[in-house]
Amino acid sequence: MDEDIYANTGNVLERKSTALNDSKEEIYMNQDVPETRTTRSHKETITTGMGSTGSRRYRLAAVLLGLLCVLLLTVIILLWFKFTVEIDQLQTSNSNLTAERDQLQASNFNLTAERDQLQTSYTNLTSARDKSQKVLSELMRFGRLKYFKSSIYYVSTGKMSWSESRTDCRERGADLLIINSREEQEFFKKELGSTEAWIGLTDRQTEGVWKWVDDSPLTIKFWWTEEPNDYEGNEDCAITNFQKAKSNLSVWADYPCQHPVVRICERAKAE
Ligand code: 2F8
Repeated sequence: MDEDIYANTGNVLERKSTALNDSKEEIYMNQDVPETRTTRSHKETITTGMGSTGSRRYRLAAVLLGLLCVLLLTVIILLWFKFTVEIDQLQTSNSNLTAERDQLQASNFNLTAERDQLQTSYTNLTSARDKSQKVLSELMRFGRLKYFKSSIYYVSTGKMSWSESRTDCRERGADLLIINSREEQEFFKKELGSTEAWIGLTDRQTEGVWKWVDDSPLTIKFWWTEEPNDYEGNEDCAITNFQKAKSNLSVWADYPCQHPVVRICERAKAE
């Protein structure tokens, strides 16, 4: 009985063992198991031959390499396109800058010409100003300068003959006063007060023909009613502000040219 039991048990075990071995073999049949070899101290697994896993890896690597190449090509194309666009833009801005530069050069040329003109004007003005300052400073040496309608006048304090007076005026870059208008006449009435003064009027050349020092003939006249009378046949030079007239108006009279009288010099408007 017991033997039967053991015998049966053994059969069962044997069958189980056989079934287990069969099942292992099936499993090993369905997998690629690398061949193994055992050494004395340790086990070392050596892969032999090109299995299907290896070739899959190579295929994957090749695909990745291909993708990388495509990616690189795309990047290169994109960069090339970007650079082309940028070059076009640079060329456009370069041509704009060239046009702008040309315009600036033209403006610069015009400005240079304008500057030269201004410099010339400035030089002329400076020269005119210097001349005027020189004349002014000469006239101001003696004080009593007057200014009326673009002319500068000098009224002396000292008295001289008509000829000496004229010489003095000319040495100052002026001449004896020429009266061209009522305003000018009235201006000197106010300025002179009760002082008589030589003006640039004489008939020394031809008796009775009165002329201004610039040889212009007499037009507007301010003679006192009894003048000119060539008193004692010796009066060929004219004064203004004649005091014997006792007039509210400033009037003229003829006087002996040697008579000492103050003078009015006139520097006409600079040309
Ligand atoms: O008014 C007459 C006469 O009076 C003076 O001579 C005395 C005047 N001369 C002088 O004042 C220098 C003359 O010009 C004038 O005509």
